[in-house]
Amino acid sequence: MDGNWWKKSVVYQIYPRSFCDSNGDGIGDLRGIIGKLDYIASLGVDVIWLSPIYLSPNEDNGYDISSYTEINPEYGTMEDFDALVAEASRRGLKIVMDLVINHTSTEHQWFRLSRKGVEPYKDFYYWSDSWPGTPNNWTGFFGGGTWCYDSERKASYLHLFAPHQADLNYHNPLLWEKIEEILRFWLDKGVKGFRCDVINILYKDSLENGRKRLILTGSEHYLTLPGTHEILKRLNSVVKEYDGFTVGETVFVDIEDARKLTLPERKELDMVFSFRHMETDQIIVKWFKKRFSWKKFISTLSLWQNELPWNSIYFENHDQPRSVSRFGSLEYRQQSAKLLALLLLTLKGTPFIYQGEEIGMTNFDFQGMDEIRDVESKNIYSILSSIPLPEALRWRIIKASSRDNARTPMQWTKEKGSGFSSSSPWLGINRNSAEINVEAENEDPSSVLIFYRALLKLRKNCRDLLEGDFRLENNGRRLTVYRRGDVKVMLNHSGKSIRVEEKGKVVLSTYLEHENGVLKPWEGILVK
Ligand code: ISL
Ligand code: CA
Repeated sequence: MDGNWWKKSVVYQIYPRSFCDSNGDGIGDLRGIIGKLDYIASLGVDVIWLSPIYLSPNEDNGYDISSYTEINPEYGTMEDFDALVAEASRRGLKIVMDLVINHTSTEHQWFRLSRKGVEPYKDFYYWSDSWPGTPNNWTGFFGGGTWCYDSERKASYLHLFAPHQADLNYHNPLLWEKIEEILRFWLDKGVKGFRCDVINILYKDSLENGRKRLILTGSEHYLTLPGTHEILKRLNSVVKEYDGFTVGETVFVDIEDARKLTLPERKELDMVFSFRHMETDQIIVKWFKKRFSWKKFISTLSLWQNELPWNSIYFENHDQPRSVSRFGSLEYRQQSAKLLALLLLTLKGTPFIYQGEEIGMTNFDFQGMDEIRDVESKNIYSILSSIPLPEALRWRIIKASSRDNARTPMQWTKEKGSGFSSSSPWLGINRNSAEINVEAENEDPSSVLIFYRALLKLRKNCRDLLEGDFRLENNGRRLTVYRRGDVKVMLNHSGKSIRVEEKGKVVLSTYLEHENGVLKPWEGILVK
């Protein structure tokens, strides 16, 4: 047992629905993933995190689970899953699952029995009799209210996300026993840990009204409470029996919360996904126009680098618009995607790469709501439709923020269908797939993909990058400089050349050729 193996690992996130379709129904699947394992191994990553593949009515693409121990037939069978674990392991790759235990689908057997009042499931969810009228004033993550009336039970249930995602009630001790069985089911199959969905909101201390807020009224009754810390200690003890790791998706946590959640001696989570650096562009990019400041981005990252002994690092996932469209420059797409790669893979912590990030995939140029599938975007659009706003603004908000930006199918080849599927895909393929795809990037020495491979290889054998302390030396409008141990990273995140003094040997540049004393537009270098 090497309890800390995940500190030397790099994780690759797969959104199965959009990765590779093996049977031509337009939906990615497990056999599709198996067919791409050589590709994933060729990147030099160590772990695959699979977004949910469990049985689900797919209102929120699998984040609404109706059975935790069955595979969604759209994705394949349990035999396919076992084959995936075995084939991955043959290539030195570990599998980590998505654990969505804040809520289940209302189609889950627990909920079906709960709404009938059948024990022991009766109190597996939060039910309230105060209907008509809402039990409290809480507002949800996808906007709007958080209570839904159920005509069978004649009561309403709490849902912090969509109405078909009912929140589980962790005041019921039996619930944890069931969850533990689920954990062991997958760990016994060889899974090496979990990415834990919205894990810091599990425990609700009361259902009283919340203080009125712009977003998430009621959140003081469930954000990172002692009850959640207790549950996480139990989660930890099970996963550690199997030498696995956990990374918690933790919404609205500050550094103090994150420390409590991840300090090794507290035995809760190994890492959290913080949103702070991802929020540095939010209000402005999402709602009005793009004015993103690298200074704020870097100072936020740097704060977290210094305050936590270890954490995850990520710039993309299935909920976030593409990083090159947000933090990079589409004019210098290739260069800025490589610069982001350099930052991602040279910060202290365990890096997470999201499918397509390694080829510099961009946001999609959605033309209208009929091209959007994301339940969150649909909810927000309907809320925005009830307030007097110019339609153009409404649409700009949706387009810039939609989670579907990250969910368009993986771009494998230049062909129609982008090598993702032989038939019409469940979500549109980005119109730039003829230029941006794995096949083309494999052939191009200056591509984002080739750079990822080179950097991942270099990182693996570099103690400074794996273990070295982080020290920020310059946080300028155009130039960032930091050290990891004896290695220095210099990033020019602007479209203009900058004169610099490297003061050492340049071991890697995002350009094929580095010119001494100059950082070209969006050039990043590693100096030793
Ligand atoms: O995605 C968001 C903003 O665009 C967040 O509000 C997101 O809903 C939040 O981070 C929780 O995300 C996770 O749980 C959701 C699921 O829809 C997301 O895909 C998942 O990553 C509910 O299970
Ligand atoms: Ca398929």
